[in-house]
Amino acid sequence: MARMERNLMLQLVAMFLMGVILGTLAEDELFATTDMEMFVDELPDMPRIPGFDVVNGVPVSKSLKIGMFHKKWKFHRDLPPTPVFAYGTSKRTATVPGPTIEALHGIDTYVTWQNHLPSQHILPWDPTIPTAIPSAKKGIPTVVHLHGGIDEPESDGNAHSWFTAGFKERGPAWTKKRYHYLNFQQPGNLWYHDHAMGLTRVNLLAGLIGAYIIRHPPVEAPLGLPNGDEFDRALVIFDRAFRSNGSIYMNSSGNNPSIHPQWQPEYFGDAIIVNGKAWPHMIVRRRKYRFRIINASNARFFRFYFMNDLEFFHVASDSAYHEQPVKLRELLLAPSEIADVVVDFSKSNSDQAILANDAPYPYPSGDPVNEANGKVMKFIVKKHREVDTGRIPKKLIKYPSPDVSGSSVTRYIAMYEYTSAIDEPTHLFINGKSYDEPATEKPKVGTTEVWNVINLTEDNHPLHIHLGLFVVLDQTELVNLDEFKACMLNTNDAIKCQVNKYSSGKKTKVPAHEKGWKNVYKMTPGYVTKIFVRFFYIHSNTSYRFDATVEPGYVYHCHILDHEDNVMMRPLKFVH
Ligand SMILES: *[C@@H]1O[C@H](CO)[C@@H](O)[C@H](O)[C@H]1NC(C)=O
Ligand SMILES: *[C@@H]1O[C@H](CO)[C@@H](O)[C@H](O)[C@H]1NC(C)=O
Ligand SMILES: *[C@@H]1O[C@H](CO)[C@@H](O)[C@H](O)[C@H]1NC(C)=O
Ligand SMILES: *[C@@H]1O[C@H](CO)[C@@H](O)[C@H](O)[C@H]1NC(C)=O
Ligand SMILES: CC(=O)N[C@H]1CO[C@H](CO)[C@@H](O)[C@@H]1O
Ligand SMILES: [Cu+2]
Repeated sequence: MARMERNLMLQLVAMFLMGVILGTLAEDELFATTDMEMFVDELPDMPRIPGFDVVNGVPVSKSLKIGMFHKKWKFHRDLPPTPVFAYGTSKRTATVPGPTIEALHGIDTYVTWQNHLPSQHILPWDPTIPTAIPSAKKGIPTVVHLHGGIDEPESDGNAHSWFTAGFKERGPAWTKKRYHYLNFQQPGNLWYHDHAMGLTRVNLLAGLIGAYIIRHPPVEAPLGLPNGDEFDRALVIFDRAFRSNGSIYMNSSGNNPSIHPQWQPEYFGDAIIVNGKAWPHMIVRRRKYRFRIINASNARFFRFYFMNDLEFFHVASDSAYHEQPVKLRELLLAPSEIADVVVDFSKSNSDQAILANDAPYPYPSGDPVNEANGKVMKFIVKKHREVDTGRIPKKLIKYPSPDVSGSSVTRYIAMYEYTSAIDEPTHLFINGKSYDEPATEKPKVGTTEVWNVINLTEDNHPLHIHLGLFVVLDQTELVNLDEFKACMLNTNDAIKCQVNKYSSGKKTKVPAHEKGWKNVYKMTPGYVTKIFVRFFYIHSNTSYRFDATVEPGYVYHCHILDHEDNVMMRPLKFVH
């Protein structure tokens, strides 16, 4: 009897444990993308916040307070609400992505970014990579970078300028609460996002991103592009994976768990989210629309195309207009790259136009897209034609051409990936150095430079330079790569390793729509990419209207966030 009871007990305990394990598994289960019907949610337009006031008909500067809030967000009709971190002027109005800030050229916008986040993160993070960790071990470090902004170092959102809720704890490079955006630069598309040391990938995954547009009506109105809230729309695109309970899924075991318990080299999700909805639809009129497409994925590249015959007229990339529009059937966008396009739905031969994606992931040699991540959103085109006042002008805006002979310094920037005994990436460095080693790139304000970016890894790394804008001059394949790589790993000195001898392979053409001034560019693996960087405005020949040489300086980095965090980022310090 006693034995039977014990057996029963053991059985019950075993069943209970099984239940716990199964329960955990069930909770950890992913929400199948096939259980989210495509194109059912309408594309949201994020709240628009003017970055200026108008007094007696004259625009004047404005101070904003924008908070970061922990709340739930509905990414799809069929998906339970998802805990997120969202930017907004209040918890109730906070959105993912955050509100679109609409600034005016030459009118200052001040923003006090306020952290209202809880003490624990909603996603797994990894303390073994260089990471902002508050001494109280409580609170979530955040700091906001305006990507594409030409602003003072104190307002650039340095990775070490982080702060926790209520500014209770502040990182070693923290300087002030109220950020100053001058908006004294060429009109274009920017975006703001978190930039805290070692947490950028998880803070963005949690939702801390938003669009920021600088308009310059005297310069842009004559172009006649589609305008107004209805026809000029920002599309913030990223990929995510969800658990069955709606929460964001991020793999919590690293690919080298004994070295980095959580860090993985690249985050991918199968659900494609546009303005906070998975595979939304938008009802459009039979006319032209302007879309400012911001790729806010951690690591996914997109190659967009329309499944019918529609085309893109590419008018600007990153933060600057092209000299003339470029007509494209497909559009490749790296993380954090921005494509500003006009689409003319009057040319649609059907009532529906599906925007699709066929970029392998990781790009360019990874898996092909599947049924889920191969689709982005659907446009439902109204039947009747209408008078269209928007145009696609022949000429846009001409900025200065690169003048290599006038550049004062040539630099070699090498990208390295290091692997463990099991041949999995452990970390990535630029020039063989971690972020905390003293600055080696110290350009003079008001000058131009030539940078030769050498990709010694297997990935395509989108390089992003803060403050400066650049033009891609050419991309040349490296020959006898293994020999050159061995030398570089040994000496980390491109000149000693005779980079000019090895960069003698085939040249890749820079596509027409990527020839303008950029702040991010895809650095093709195995190639030397030569760029011309300008450390003063492109719309005027004046030097910066602020002191770019003060602390904490700037950075340049890979914009695959998982790389940036570990630690494909270097300081960029300016001198007079
Ligand atoms: C969803 O499931 C995960 C994994 O089990 C758990 O950590 C999380 O707290 C759950 N979230 C919600 C909102 O229930
Ligand atoms: C999480 O990552 C680990 C290490 O790369 C991998 O073995 C595992 O399959 C991943 N889990 C899921 C659900 O993808
Ligand atoms: C979006 O940006 C990520 C990270 O910078 C990049 O890996 C990805 O390729 C980009 N996707 C598109 C479509 O540009
Ligand atoms: C800036 O200087 C260059 C070279 O001197 C000149 O060609 C260009 O027109 C100037 N641009 C502006 C906006 O003044
Ligand atoms: C120099 C170098 O190692 N380049 C690599 C860049 O990435 C490609 C993959 O796309 C590799 O094949 C190259 O070896
Ligand atoms: Cu990278």
